[in-house]
Amino acid sequence: MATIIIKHGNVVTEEGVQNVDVKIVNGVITAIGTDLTSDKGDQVIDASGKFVLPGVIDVHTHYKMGSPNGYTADDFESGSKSAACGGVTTYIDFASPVEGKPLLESLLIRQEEAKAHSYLDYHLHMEVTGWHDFTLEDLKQLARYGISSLKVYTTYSDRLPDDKIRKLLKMAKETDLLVIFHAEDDDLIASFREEFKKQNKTGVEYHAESRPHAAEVKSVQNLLAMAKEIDVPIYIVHVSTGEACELMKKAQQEGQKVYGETCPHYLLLTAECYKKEQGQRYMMTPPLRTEKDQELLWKGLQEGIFQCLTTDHCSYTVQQKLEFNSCFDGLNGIPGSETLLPLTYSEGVANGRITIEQLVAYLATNPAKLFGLYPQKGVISIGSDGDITILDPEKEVVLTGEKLHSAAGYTPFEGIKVKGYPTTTILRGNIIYQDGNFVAQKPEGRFIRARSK
Ligand code: DUC
Ligand code: ZN
Repeated sequence: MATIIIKHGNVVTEEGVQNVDVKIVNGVITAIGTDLTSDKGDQVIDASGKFVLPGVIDVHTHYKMGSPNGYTADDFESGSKSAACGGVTTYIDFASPVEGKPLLESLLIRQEEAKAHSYLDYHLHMEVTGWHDFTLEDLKQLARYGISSLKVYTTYSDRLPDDKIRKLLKMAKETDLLVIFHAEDDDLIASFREEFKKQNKTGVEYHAESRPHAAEVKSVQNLLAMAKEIDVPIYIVHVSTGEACELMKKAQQEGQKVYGETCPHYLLLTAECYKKEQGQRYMMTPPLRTEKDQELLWKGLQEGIFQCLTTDHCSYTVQQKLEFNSCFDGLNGIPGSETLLPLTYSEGVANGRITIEQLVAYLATNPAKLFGLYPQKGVISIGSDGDITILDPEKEVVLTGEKLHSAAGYTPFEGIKVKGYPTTTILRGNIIYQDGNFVAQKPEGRFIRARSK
């Protein structure tokens, strides 16, 4: 029996911090308590002075994602390796519909792509696009298979028009699937783009202005209204504006079930980045916003308006990015999984903006609960998978693309000094990252099926 005991660490759950030992036997947590004894052959880790956290779950990644302008730099192997080096143990990526195939078959194709390549456990959101017909039976099949969520774009060629969003929300209610939305109003963006083109404002420096705050706000407003009418929960991905956060808060106060996430880049970077040389490095959608938005997003985390902190990891190399020099055409997306925990611990907890318990809720427990992975994932509890991240709160690191593990080779957070860094990542009782070294031998990540909520 393979046994690992983590001793004397400050173990964090949503409820609080306790100085206890944690024992993992054959990949599962079997004991939590003081002075757990070890037998000969057990692996013992001294976590004195460190935080012992449930493994981080990044519920928004795009590994090995194709687009007309090229493939992401990270595939499942390099993406999950990089994430592991930042304390992530589980991620949720996306499956796209395949023409002529039912949704579940499309999902299985994507699952096959990840299989045998992922170093971490994973789950998939099923995308529902405007060009692919879906039926109630499709959704029932997905739910039976153990899928918990459907992803909808309100912009791009894959977008779902409002009549189909309504249809989907009704079916999602019936099948208990959570619909998650990329919320940017496509018509508004199209009219801004037209105007900007007329004025010859096409450079990277116009990226944020050409996809304005109002596009997110209008879309969130519309989605909240539709969800209210149908009386179904919804989840908004990568919320970038303070106004959208305030709309979510108001809806929650009125009793609506609305959930959502924001990301480190919206909390820590602003649209000024697009004016820098190589502003392409910072291009993602929705774009970076203002300091005022950052303040309101942090407030949203303090008040529990958001449930998750995620990355939207969608990595391209600088070389790939620099092939485009326009705000209308290019490769949107940045690397982020590896820096999720260090940035949110350092800027959130160490800087006194949120508590360590809140951080654990946003990075592990809430993601697991919302997407049906709890209590197998997301918590340090007897019977849960032995997924643990040990974080040294004193360790200072200056983030640099050169030392991170993403195939992007750069980070938009270059030069930021963080205090607090993961030292050990354990997946189902196996150490896969330790003290700066990735030590997993083989990609042994498993697809995790959601339990019905
Ligand atoms: N925006 C997304 O919504 N997904 C991938 C990358 C991006 O910039
Ligand atoms: Zn995304």
